Amino acid sequence: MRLIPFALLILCGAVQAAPEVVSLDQAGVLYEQHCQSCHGVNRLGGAGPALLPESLSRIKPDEARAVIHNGRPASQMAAFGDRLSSAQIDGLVSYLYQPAATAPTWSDDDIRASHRILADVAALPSTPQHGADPLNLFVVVEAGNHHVRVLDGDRFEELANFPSHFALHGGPKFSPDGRFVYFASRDGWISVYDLHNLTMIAEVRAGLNTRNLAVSNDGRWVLVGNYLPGNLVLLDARDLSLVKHIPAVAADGTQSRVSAVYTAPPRDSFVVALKDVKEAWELSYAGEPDFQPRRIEAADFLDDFSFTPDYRYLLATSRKALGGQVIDLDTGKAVTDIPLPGMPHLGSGIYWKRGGDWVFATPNVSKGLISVLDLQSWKLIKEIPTEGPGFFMRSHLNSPYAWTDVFFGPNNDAVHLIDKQTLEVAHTLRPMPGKNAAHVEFTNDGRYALLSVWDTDGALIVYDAKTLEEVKRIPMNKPSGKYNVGNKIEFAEGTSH
Ligand code: DHE
Repeated sequence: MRLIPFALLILCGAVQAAPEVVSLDQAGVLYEQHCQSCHGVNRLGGAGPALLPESLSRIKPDEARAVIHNGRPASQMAAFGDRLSSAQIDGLVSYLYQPAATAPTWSDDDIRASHRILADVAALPSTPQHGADPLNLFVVVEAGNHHVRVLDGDRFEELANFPSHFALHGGPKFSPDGRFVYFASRDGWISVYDLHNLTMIAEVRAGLNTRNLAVSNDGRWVLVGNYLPGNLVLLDARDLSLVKHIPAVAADGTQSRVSAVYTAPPRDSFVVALKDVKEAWELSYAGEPDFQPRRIEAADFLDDFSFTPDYRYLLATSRKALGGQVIDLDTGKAVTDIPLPGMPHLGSGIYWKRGGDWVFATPNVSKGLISVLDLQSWKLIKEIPTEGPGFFMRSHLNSPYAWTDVFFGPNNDAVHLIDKQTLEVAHTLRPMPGKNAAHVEFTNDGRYALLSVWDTDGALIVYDAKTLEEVKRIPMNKPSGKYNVGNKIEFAEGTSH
């Protein structure tokens, strides 16, 4: 018998066991072979989402690894576990979290080239064609399968169900008459949909990584706030054609990302939070606007803000400072700090009258408590303990309760109803025990509250807002936000703006 030398055995073993290491260059080649056809040259996105570090910031590398290996159910993302080795998948994951070799750009020409008109609005009827109350429709984002459903808010029947761009985020915004709804996806796709005719009108990619959009109160303009590139993109609200882009550059020349943009109806202006410079901007859209920003010095970088009911003040939050500040839009001065200890999910705060005075309340994403502030003195009135940190809060003028979810932790199936006068938790509901309950929106008259069970086998549940009885359950795949047209266009108390 021929003996294999011991050293050779060791060597063979070492060769078999040694982890194959895939360099970033090799991973780049793998990307071109396996991923580019869907995710685009330079990872900018295509049929599949963009895969830039900015786009992946909310996904942990382990999750990205699992998606490449197993694919993503209910999407076109195939499983590559049988085609790529673990080392190759690891290499690809490292590659995706690296900045692109060529810094990504998105020019006016790119925006124009992405613009698609999908229906001729002038040829469509200008009155609702669905027979339901146009001011009591609900637009529901079904995040699990990237779809949007339109529901009749009187009968809770579905009027339409259509695919959206990948990962819509933030509240859709409406034209002042409620006919058109505007969506923004995290990858920068903006779409406009006609709720009278239940048809998509146009879409455009306004950026590579977008925060949110706002619609002017005269219905003429859409302003999009982007992280990548750091700018504002102004679109014609009729068909989303590009008007111009406005670089987010501070007075001292520092480039910034845009945190968020909202419309301030009584001021006829857009108000903008900047993430990397200590400025808030106001851009008037009254008359024939030039969209030159009025720069307001802020006491900190801004992640987001809410308005007071009269739109004079901003309650602005900054994740870096773990707190907030009040900015007076009339004087352009920061007035005071506000205590928000656990960082609100931005855009989540609501206000209501307690006794004769306005109060403002918001959940905190890193602490199980609701902060309630007095809007006259800016003082903290109460921190209401909850079963865990929450994301969203909602009420209605006709409801005695503010509904708030417990989004994180073992009790994320709970929803608290806070008595708006005593500021105590009056009821705790568990709509589907063990499944994450989140995000509520009321019908226009406040009689019913619609709640999401944020699960693959989830549901949209309709409650009688007074008796708290369940009225209807519509199965859905991770329904996230839902938006009542009437509440939105009235900028109603208790809903998001
Ligand atoms: Fe949101 C609204 C920011 C993570 C679902 N979110 C908003 C808004 C901002 C914001 C600024 C208000 C914009 C608007 O409505 O015009 N969100 C952020 C973040 O900074 C954060 C913490 C991290 C991030 O990477 O963006 C974040 N948000 C999330 C999520 O993980 C959620 C739960 C799932 C998702 O879709 O990504 C989520 N955000 C939402 C929803 C709204 C929202 C459903 C609209 C709420 C509304 O009722 O109007």
